Amino acid sequence: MVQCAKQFLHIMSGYFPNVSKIEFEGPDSDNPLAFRHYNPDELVAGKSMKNHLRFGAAYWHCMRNPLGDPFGVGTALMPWDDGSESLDNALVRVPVFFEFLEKSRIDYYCFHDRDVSPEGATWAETHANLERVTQELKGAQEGSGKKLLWGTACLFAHPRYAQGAATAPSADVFAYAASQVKHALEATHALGGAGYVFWGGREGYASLINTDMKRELDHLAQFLHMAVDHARKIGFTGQFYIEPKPREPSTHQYDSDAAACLNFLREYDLLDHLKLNIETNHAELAGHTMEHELDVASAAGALGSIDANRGDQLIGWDTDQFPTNIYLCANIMLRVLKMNGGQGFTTGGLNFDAKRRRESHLPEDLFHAHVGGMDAFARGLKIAARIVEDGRFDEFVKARYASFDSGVGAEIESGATDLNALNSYALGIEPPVLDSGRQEMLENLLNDYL
Ligand code: XUL
Ligand code: CO
Repeated sequence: MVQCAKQFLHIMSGYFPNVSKIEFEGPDSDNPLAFRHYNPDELVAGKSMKNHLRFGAAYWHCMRNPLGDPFGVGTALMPWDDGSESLDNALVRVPVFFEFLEKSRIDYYCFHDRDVSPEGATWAETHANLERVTQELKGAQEGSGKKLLWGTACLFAHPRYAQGAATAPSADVFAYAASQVKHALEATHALGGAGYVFWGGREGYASLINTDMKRELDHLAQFLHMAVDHARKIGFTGQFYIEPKPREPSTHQYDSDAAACLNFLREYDLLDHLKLNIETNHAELAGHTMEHELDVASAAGALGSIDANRGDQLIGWDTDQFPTNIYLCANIMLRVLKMNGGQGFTTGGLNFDAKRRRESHLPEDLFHAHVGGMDAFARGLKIAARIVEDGRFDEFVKARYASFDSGVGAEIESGATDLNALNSYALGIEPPVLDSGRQEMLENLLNDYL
Protein backbone atom coordinates (compact mmCIF):
# COMPACT_ATOMS: atom_id res chain seq x y z
CA MET A 1 0.00 0.00 0.00
CA VAL A 2 2.74 2.40 1.07
CA GLN A 3 4.65 1.35 -2.01
CA CYS A 4 1.68 2.13 -4.29
CA ALA A 5 1.27 5.61 -2.81
CA LYS A 6 4.98 6.34 -3.24
CA GLN A 7 4.95 5.08 -6.81
CA PHE A 8 1.97 7.33 -7.56
CA LEU A 9 3.96 10.27 -6.23
CA HIS A 10 6.79 9.30 -8.54
CA ILE A 11 4.56 9.17 -11.61
CA MET A 12 3.19 12.62 -10.77
CA SER A 13 6.44 14.48 -10.29
CA GLY A 14 9.42 12.22 -9.98
CA TYR A 15 11.35 11.87 -6.76
CA PHE A 16 13.67 14.71 -7.71
CA PRO A 17 11.17 17.23 -9.10
CA ASN A 18 13.71 20.11 -8.96
CA VAL A 19 16.19 18.32 -11.20
CA SER A 20 15.86 17.46 -14.87
CA LYS A 21 18.19 15.20 -16.83
CA ILE A 22 21.69 16.70 -16.70
CA GLU A 23 22.85 17.91 -20.10
CA PHE A 24 26.29 18.72 -21.45
CA GLU A 25 26.31 22.49 -21.97
CA GLY A 26 30.04 23.09 -22.40
CA PRO A 27 32.59 25.05 -20.37
CA ASP A 28 30.82 28.40 -20.74
CA SER A 29 27.56 27.25 -19.17
CA ASP A 30 26.63 28.91 -15.89
CA ASN A 31 24.01 26.28 -15.09
CA PRO A 32 25.20 24.56 -11.91
CA LEU A 33 23.33 21.40 -12.88
CA ALA A 34 24.88 20.96 -16.32
CA PHE A 35 28.04 19.18 -17.40
CA ARG A 36 30.76 21.53 -18.58
CA HIS A 37 33.22 18.80 -19.49
CA TYR A 38 31.53 15.39 -19.32
CA ASN A 39 29.99 14.78 -22.71
CA PRO A 40 29.20 11.04 -22.57
CA ASP A 41 29.45 10.23 -26.30
CA GLU A 42 32.33 12.56 -27.17
CA LEU A 43 35.37 10.62 -28.35
CA VAL A 44 38.63 11.04 -26.49
CA ALA A 45 41.59 9.00 -27.72
CA GLY A 46 39.26 6.95 -29.92
CA LYS A 47 36.74 5.96 -27.24
CA SER A 48 33.64 7.65 -25.82
CA MET A 49 34.05 9.44 -22.52
CA LYS A 50 31.42 7.23 -20.91
CA ASN A 51 33.33 4.09 -21.90
CA HIS A 52 36.61 5.45 -20.60
CA LEU A 53 35.18 6.59 -17.29
CA ARG A 54 32.49 3.98 -16.55
CA PHE A 55 31.02 6.04 -13.72
CA GLY A 56 29.28 4.21 -10.91
CA ALA A 57 27.10 5.45 -8.05
CA ALA A 58 27.16 3.88 -4.59
CA TYR A 59 23.73 2.74 -3.37
CA TRP A 60 24.91 3.03 0.23
CA HIS A 61 25.85 6.69 0.04
CA CYS A 62 23.05 7.82 -2.29
CA MET A 63 20.15 5.95 -0.72
CA ARG A 64 21.18 4.86 2.76
CA ASN A 65 23.55 7.46 4.15
CA PRO A 66 21.62 9.75 6.50
CA LEU A 67 24.69 12.03 6.80
CA GLY A 68 25.06 11.59 10.54
CA ASP A 69 28.34 11.95 12.42
CA PRO A 70 29.46 10.81 15.90
CA PHE A 71 28.04 14.03 17.34
CA GLY A 72 24.70 14.26 15.64
CA VAL A 73 21.97 12.40 13.81
CA GLY A 74 21.48 12.36 10.07
CA THR A 75 20.40 15.46 8.22
CA ALA A 76 19.70 14.06 4.72
CA LEU A 77 16.16 14.66 3.50
CA MET A 78 14.78 11.55 1.81
CA PRO A 79 11.05 12.21 1.48
CA TRP A 80 10.47 8.85 -0.22
CA ASP A 81 11.92 6.87 2.71
CA ASP A 82 9.73 6.05 5.75
CA GLY A 83 12.82 5.30 7.84
CA SER A 84 11.82 1.68 8.46
CA GLU A 85 13.93 -1.42 7.84
CA SER A 86 11.00 -3.01 5.98
CA LEU A 87 11.04 -4.81 2.66
CA ASP A 88 8.38 -2.38 1.37
CA ASN A 89 10.61 0.57 2.11
CA ALA A 90 13.54 -1.19 0.43
CA LEU A 91 11.42 -1.66 -2.70
CA VAL A 92 10.41 2.01 -2.68
CA ARG A 93 14.06 3.07 -2.82
CA VAL A 94 14.78 1.19 -6.06
CA PRO A 95 12.93 3.49 -8.50
CA VAL A 96 14.25 6.54 -6.62
CA PHE A 97 17.80 5.36 -7.17
CA PHE A 98 17.21 4.58 -10.83
CA GLU A 99 15.65 8.02 -11.38
CA PHE A 100 18.82 9.44 -9.86
CA LEU A 101 21.00 7.33 -12.20
CA GLU A 102 18.92 8.31 -15.20
CA LYS A 103 18.94 12.04 -14.47
CA SER A 104 22.65 12.11 -13.57
CA ARG A 105 23.63 9.97 -16.59
CA ILE A 106 25.57 7.55 -14.41
CA ASP A 107 25.69 4.21 -16.22
CA TYR A 108 26.69 1.85 -13.38
CA TYR A 109 26.00 1.31 -9.71
CA CYS A 110 27.40 -0.67 -6.79
CA PHE A 111 25.71 -2.02 -3.67
CA HIS A 112 26.11 -4.01 -0.50
CA ASP A 113 23.39 -6.61 0.08
CA ARG A 114 22.20 -4.80 3.20
CA ASP A 115 21.99 -1.43 1.40
CA VAL A 116 19.30 -2.77 -0.89
CA SER A 117 17.50 -5.24 1.36
CA PRO A 118 16.96 -5.52 5.12
CA GLU A 119 17.72 -8.30 7.56
CA GLY A 120 14.59 -10.37 8.19
CA ALA A 121 13.25 -11.94 11.36
CA THR A 122 15.16 -15.13 10.45
CA TRP A 123 18.30 -15.76 8.41
CA ALA A 124 16.19 -17.44 5.72
CA GLU A 125 13.96 -14.37 5.54
CA THR A 126 17.05 -12.18 5.18
CA HIS A 127 18.04 -14.15 2.08
CA ALA A 128 14.47 -14.06 0.74
CA ASN A 129 14.42 -10.26 1.12
CA LEU A 130 17.56 -9.99 -1.00
CA GLU A 131 16.08 -12.23 -3.67
CA ARG A 132 12.94 -10.09 -3.81
CA VAL A 133 14.86 -6.81 -4.12
CA THR A 134 17.17 -8.39 -6.68
CA GLN A 135 14.14 -9.01 -8.91
CA GLU A 136 13.17 -5.36 -8.51
CA LEU A 137 16.70 -4.20 -9.35
CA LYS A 138 16.74 -6.49 -12.37
CA GLY A 139 13.52 -4.95 -13.68
CA ALA A 140 14.89 -1.45 -13.08
CA GLN A 141 18.12 -2.33 -14.92
CA GLU A 142 16.20 -3.73 -17.86
CA GLY A 143 13.97 -0.68 -18.03
CA SER A 144 16.87 1.78 -17.96
CA GLY A 145 19.94 0.07 -19.44
CA LYS A 146 21.85 0.80 -16.22
CA LYS A 147 24.35 -1.87 -15.15
CA LEU A 148 25.82 -3.29 -11.99
CA LEU A 149 29.54 -2.51 -11.72
CA TRP A 150 29.93 -4.64 -8.62
CA GLY A 151 28.09 -6.10 -5.71
CA THR A 152 29.33 -6.90 -2.22
CA ALA A 153 28.15 -8.16 1.15
CA CYS A 154 27.97 -5.97 4.23
CA LEU A 155 29.94 -8.08 6.69
CA PHE A 156 30.57 -5.31 9.18
CA ALA A 157 27.39 -3.52 10.31
CA HIS A 158 25.48 -6.23 12.18
CA PRO A 159 26.64 -6.89 15.79
CA ARG A 160 27.34 -10.55 14.88
CA TYR A 161 30.32 -9.24 12.89
CA ALA A 162 31.68 -7.07 15.71
CA GLN A 163 34.82 -9.24 15.93
CA GLY A 164 35.18 -9.81 12.19
CA ALA A 165 33.44 -11.99 9.63
CA ALA A 166 35.85 -14.34 7.83
CA THR A 167 38.42 -13.51 10.52
CA ALA A 168 36.04 -13.79 13.48
CA PRO A 169 37.13 -16.04 16.36
CA SER A 170 33.78 -17.88 15.98
CA ALA A 171 33.27 -20.55 13.33
CA ASP A 172 29.51 -19.91 13.39
CA VAL A 173 30.08 -16.26 12.51
CA PHE A 174 32.35 -17.44 9.68
CA ALA A 175 29.50 -19.68 8.48
CA TYR A 176 27.01 -16.80 8.58
CA ALA A 177 29.40 -14.64 6.60
CA ALA A 178 29.92 -17.43 4.07
CA SER A 179 26.18 -17.86 3.74
CA GLN A 180 25.78 -14.12 3.24
CA VAL A 181 28.47 -13.99 0.54
CA LYS A 182 26.88 -16.94 -1.27
CA HIS A 183 23.64 -14.99 -1.58
CA ALA A 184 25.29 -11.64 -2.37
CA LEU A 185 27.34 -13.33 -5.08
CA GLU A 186 24.27 -15.01 -6.53
CA ALA A 187 22.41 -11.66 -6.53
CA THR A 188 25.38 -10.03 -8.26
CA HIS A 189 25.39 -12.81 -10.83
CA ALA A 190 21.63 -12.53 -11.40
CA LEU A 191 22.10 -8.81 -12.07
CA GLY A 192 24.92 -9.40 -14.56
CA GLY A 193 27.43 -7.67 -12.27
CA ALA A 194 30.82 -6.99 -13.85
CA GLY A 195 32.53 -7.58 -10.53
CA TYR A 196 32.32 -8.52 -6.88
CA VAL A 197 34.21 -6.65 -4.13
CA PHE A 198 35.63 -7.75 -0.82
CA TRP A 199 36.36 -4.78 1.35
CA GLY A 200 37.68 -6.08 4.65
CA GLY A 201 35.03 -4.41 6.84
CA ARG A 202 36.13 -5.74 10.21
CA GLU A 203 38.72 -8.20 8.93
CA GLY A 204 41.50 -6.97 11.18
CA TYR A 205 42.03 -6.55 14.89
CA ALA A 206 41.53 -4.08 17.70
CA SER A 207 44.40 -5.61 19.71
CA LEU A 208 46.97 -8.35 19.20
CA ILE A 209 46.67 -9.30 22.86
CA ASN A 210 43.69 -11.54 22.05
CA THR A 211 44.35 -12.25 18.36
CA ASP A 212 45.83 -15.21 16.49
CA MET A 213 46.81 -13.33 13.36
CA LYS A 214 48.09 -16.32 11.41
CA ARG A 215 44.90 -18.28 12.00
CA GLU A 216 42.71 -15.32 11.05
CA LEU A 217 44.65 -14.80 7.80
CA ASP A 218 44.36 -18.51 6.98
CA HIS A 219 40.59 -18.27 7.51
CA LEU A 220 40.31 -15.20 5.29
CA ALA A 221 42.12 -17.05 2.52
CA GLN A 222 39.81 -20.08 2.88
CA PHE A 223 36.85 -17.74 2.68
CA LEU A 224 38.06 -16.12 -0.55
CA HIS A 225 38.85 -19.51 -2.10
CA MET A 226 35.30 -20.64 -1.28
CA ALA A 227 33.90 -17.53 -2.98
CA VAL A 228 36.02 -18.18 -6.07
CA ASP A 229 34.88 -21.82 -6.15
CA HIS A 230 31.25 -20.85 -5.73
CA ALA A 231 31.51 -18.32 -8.55
CA ARG A 232 32.73 -21.14 -10.77
CA LYS A 233 29.82 -23.36 -9.72
CA ILE A 234 27.17 -20.78 -10.53
CA GLY A 235 28.85 -19.53 -13.71
CA PHE A 236 29.75 -16.05 -12.43
CA THR A 237 32.64 -14.84 -14.59
CA GLY A 238 32.86 -11.29 -13.23
CA GLN A 239 36.05 -9.98 -11.68
CA PHE A 240 36.70 -10.34 -7.94
CA TYR A 241 38.41 -7.43 -6.20
CA ILE A 242 39.92 -6.71 -2.80
CA GLU A 243 39.69 -3.10 -1.64
CA PRO A 244 42.63 -2.04 0.56
CA LYS A 245 42.16 0.20 3.61
CA PRO A 246 44.53 0.51 6.60
CA ARG A 247 42.13 1.12 9.49
CA GLU A 248 38.58 2.10 10.35
CA PRO A 249 36.66 0.27 11.57
CA SER A 250 39.46 -2.00 12.89
CA THR A 251 42.56 -0.56 14.48
CA HIS A 252 44.53 -2.52 11.88
CA GLN A 253 42.90 -3.96 8.76
CA TYR A 254 44.56 -7.00 7.18
CA ASP A 255 44.02 -5.47 3.71
CA SER A 256 45.91 -2.38 4.78
CA ASP A 257 47.27 -1.23 1.44
CA ALA A 258 47.85 -2.47 -2.10
CA ALA A 259 51.20 -4.08 -1.23
CA ALA A 260 49.76 -5.93 1.79
CA CYS A 261 46.83 -7.17 -0.30
CA LEU A 262 49.12 -8.39 -3.07
CA ASN A 263 51.35 -10.19 -0.61
CA PHE A 264 48.31 -11.89 0.92
CA LEU A 265 46.90 -12.89 -2.46
CA ARG A 266 50.25 -14.27 -3.57
CA GLU A 267 50.88 -16.15 -0.33
CA TYR A 268 47.51 -17.86 -0.51
CA ASP A 269 47.48 -18.55 -4.23
CA LEU A 270 44.66 -16.12 -4.98
CA LEU A 271 46.43 -13.72 -7.33
CA ASP A 272 44.84 -15.26 -10.42
CA HIS A 273 41.38 -14.64 -9.04
CA LEU A 274 41.36 -11.20 -7.44
CA LYS A 275 42.41 -7.76 -8.55
CA LEU A 276 42.43 -4.58 -6.49
CA ASN A 277 39.79 -1.90 -6.15
CA ILE A 278 41.78 1.16 -5.13
CA GLU A 279 40.09 3.98 -3.22
CA THR A 280 41.61 7.46 -3.04
CA ASN A 281 40.76 8.18 0.59
CA HIS A 282 42.03 4.75 1.68
CA ALA A 283 45.34 5.37 -0.09
CA GLU A 284 45.73 8.60 1.85
CA LEU A 285 44.88 6.93 5.16
CA ALA A 286 47.56 4.33 4.39
CA GLY A 287 50.12 7.13 4.15
CA HIS A 288 50.41 6.80 0.39
CA THR A 289 49.27 8.81 -2.58
CA MET A 290 46.54 7.45 -4.83
CA GLU A 291 49.11 7.36 -7.63
CA HIS A 292 51.38 5.15 -5.50
CA GLU A 293 48.60 2.66 -4.80
CA LEU A 294 47.57 2.57 -8.46
CA ASP A 295 51.17 1.99 -9.56
CA VAL A 296 51.70 -0.78 -7.00
CA ALA A 297 48.54 -2.55 -8.19
CA SER A 298 49.32 -1.96 -11.82
CA ALA A 299 52.91 -3.25 -11.55
CA ALA A 300 51.45 -6.56 -10.35
CA GLY A 301 48.93 -6.61 -13.20
CA ALA A 302 46.23 -6.35 -10.56
CA LEU A 303 44.69 -2.91 -11.01
CA GLY A 304 40.99 -3.59 -11.50
CA SER A 305 38.72 -0.77 -10.44
CA ILE A 306 38.63 2.52 -8.55
CA ASP A 307 36.53 3.93 -5.73
CA ALA A 308 36.69 7.61 -6.63
CA ASN A 309 36.57 10.06 -3.75
CA ARG A 310 38.95 12.16 -1.70
CA GLY A 311 39.92 12.68 1.91
CA ASP A 312 40.70 15.87 3.78
CA GLN A 313 44.32 16.51 4.70
CA LEU A 314 43.23 18.20 7.91
CA ILE A 315 41.12 15.23 9.02
CA GLY A 316 42.56 11.81 9.73
CA TRP A 317 39.56 9.68 8.87
CA ASP A 318 37.69 8.40 5.85
CA THR A 319 35.69 11.50 4.90
CA ASP A 320 34.65 10.02 1.53
CA GLN A 321 34.32 13.42 -0.13
CA PHE A 322 33.56 13.89 -3.78
CA PRO A 323 36.60 14.23 -6.03
CA THR A 324 37.17 17.76 -7.29
CA ASN A 325 40.95 17.98 -7.65
CA ILE A 326 41.69 18.09 -11.39
CA TYR A 327 45.42 17.53 -10.87
CA LEU A 328 44.66 14.29 -9.03
CA CYS A 329 41.97 13.22 -11.51
CA ALA A 330 44.44 13.73 -14.38
CA ASN A 331 47.03 11.61 -12.59
CA ILE A 332 44.46 8.89 -11.94
CA MET A 333 43.24 8.90 -15.54
CA LEU A 334 46.83 8.71 -16.82
CA ARG A 335 47.04 5.37 -15.06
CA VAL A 336 43.59 4.25 -16.16
CA LEU A 337 44.45 4.96 -19.81
CA LYS A 338 47.46 2.66 -19.48
CA MET A 339 45.59 -0.16 -17.70
CA ASN A 340 45.22 -3.52 -19.41
CA GLY A 341 47.82 -2.76 -22.07
CA GLY A 342 46.20 0.56 -22.97
CA GLN A 343 42.58 -0.68 -23.01
CA GLY A 344 41.66 1.19 -19.85
CA PHE A 345 38.95 -0.27 -17.64
CA THR A 346 37.66 -3.64 -18.78
CA THR A 347 35.56 -4.87 -15.85
CA GLY A 348 36.17 -1.92 -13.53
CA GLY A 349 35.09 1.70 -13.43
CA LEU A 350 35.04 4.87 -11.36
CA ASN A 351 32.63 4.24 -8.52
CA PHE A 352 31.83 7.38 -6.52
CA ASP A 353 32.25 5.92 -3.05
CA ALA A 354 31.53 9.42 -1.81
CA LYS A 355 29.01 11.19 0.35
CA ARG A 356 27.80 14.74 0.65
CA ARG A 357 28.77 16.80 3.66
CA ARG A 358 26.23 16.83 6.48
CA GLU A 359 25.43 20.42 5.58
CA SER A 360 24.33 19.42 2.04
CA HIS A 361 21.16 17.69 3.10
CA LEU A 362 18.80 18.35 0.17
CA PRO A 363 18.10 15.66 -2.44
CA GLU A 364 19.41 17.87 -5.26
CA ASP A 365 22.79 18.07 -3.50
CA LEU A 366 23.26 14.46 -4.63
CA PHE A 367 23.30 15.78 -8.19
CA HIS A 368 25.64 18.71 -7.50
CA ALA A 369 28.04 16.27 -5.87
CA HIS A 370 28.08 13.72 -8.69
CA VAL A 371 28.04 16.27 -11.52
CA GLY A 372 31.13 17.91 -9.99
CA GLY A 373 32.92 14.58 -9.66
CA MET A 374 32.05 13.58 -13.21
CA ASP A 375 33.22 16.89 -14.63
CA ALA A 376 36.47 16.71 -12.64
CA PHE A 377 37.19 13.24 -14.06
CA ALA A 378 36.16 14.30 -17.57
CA ARG A 379 38.78 17.06 -17.39
CA GLY A 380 41.27 14.61 -15.93
CA LEU A 381 40.60 12.24 -18.83
CA LYS A 382 41.13 14.92 -21.47
CA ILE A 383 44.33 16.13 -19.83
CA ALA A 384 45.63 12.57 -19.45
CA ALA A 385 44.81 11.75 -23.07
CA ARG A 386 46.85 14.75 -24.26
CA ILE A 387 49.76 13.76 -22.04
CA VAL A 388 49.73 10.21 -23.40
CA GLU A 389 49.40 11.41 -26.97
CA ASP A 390 52.27 13.91 -26.63
CA GLY A 391 54.39 11.18 -25.08
CA ARG A 392 56.88 13.54 -23.48
CA PHE A 393 56.64 12.04 -20.01
CA ASP A 394 56.91 8.50 -21.35
CA GLU A 395 59.91 9.48 -23.45
CA PHE A 396 61.63 11.10 -20.49
CA VAL A 397 61.09 8.10 -18.22
CA LYS A 398 62.16 5.68 -20.95
CA ALA A 399 65.33 7.66 -21.57
CA ARG A 400 66.03 7.79 -17.84
CA TYR A 401 66.34 4.01 -17.73
CA ALA A 402 67.96 3.61 -21.18
CA SER A 403 71.17 2.19 -19.68
CA PHE A 404 69.17 -0.99 -18.99
CA ASP A 405 68.14 -1.36 -22.65
CA SER A 406 71.46 -2.78 -23.81
CA GLY A 407 74.91 -3.86 -22.60
CA VAL A 408 75.35 -4.52 -18.91
CA GLY A 409 71.89 -3.13 -18.07
CA ALA A 410 70.17 -5.62 -20.37
CA GLU A 411 72.25 -8.41 -18.80
CA ILE A 412 71.08 -7.31 -15.33
CA GLU A 413 67.44 -7.27 -16.40
CA SER A 414 67.61 -10.65 -18.06
CA GLY A 415 69.46 -12.25 -15.16
CA ALA A 416 72.45 -13.06 -17.38
CA THR A 417 75.07 -11.67 -15.03
CA ASP A 418 76.27 -12.05 -11.45
CA LEU A 419 78.18 -10.25 -8.73
CA ASN A 420 81.61 -11.43 -10.04
CA ALA A 421 80.92 -10.23 -13.57
CA LEU A 422 79.52 -6.91 -12.34
CA ASN A 423 82.55 -6.51 -10.07
CA SER A 424 84.90 -6.88 -13.07
CA TYR A 425 82.72 -4.52 -15.10
CA ALA A 426 82.65 -1.87 -12.34
CA LEU A 427 86.43 -2.03 -11.95
CA GLY A 428 86.85 -1.34 -15.66
CA ILE A 429 84.66 1.80 -16.00
CA GLU A 430 84.85 5.44 -14.88
CA PRO A 431 82.79 6.22 -11.73
CA PRO A 432 79.10 6.62 -12.69
CA VAL A 433 77.78 10.10 -13.60
CA LEU A 434 74.05 10.66 -13.12
CA ASP A 435 71.73 12.70 -15.32
CA SER A 436 69.32 15.08 -13.61
CA GLY A 437 65.98 13.61 -12.51
CA ARG A 438 64.40 16.93 -13.64
CA GLN A 439 61.49 16.61 -11.22
CA GLU A 440 60.77 20.35 -11.25
CA MET A 441 60.95 20.58 -15.03
CA LEU A 442 58.44 17.74 -15.30
CA GLU A 443 56.15 19.22 -12.65
CA ASN A 444 56.14 22.43 -14.68
CA LEU A 445 55.39 20.46 -17.83
CA LEU A 446 52.46 18.73 -16.10
CA ASN A 447 51.05 22.12 -15.11
CA ASP A 448 51.23 23.16 -18.79
CA TYR A 449 48.69 20.45 -19.65
CA LEU A 450 46.25 21.70 -17.01
C1 XUL B 1 34.56 1.60 3.22
C2 XUL B 1 34.41 1.38 1.78
C3 XUL B 1 33.33 0.43 1.39
C4 XUL B 1 33.66 -0.41 0.22
C5 XUL B 1 32.61 -1.45 -0.08
O1 XUL B 1 35.51 2.54 3.56
O2 XUL B 1 35.10 1.97 0.98
O3 XUL B 1 32.18 1.17 1.17
O4 XUL B 1 33.85 0.34 -0.92
O5 XUL B 1 32.36 -2.27 1.01
CO1 CO C 1 35.14 1.98 -1.09
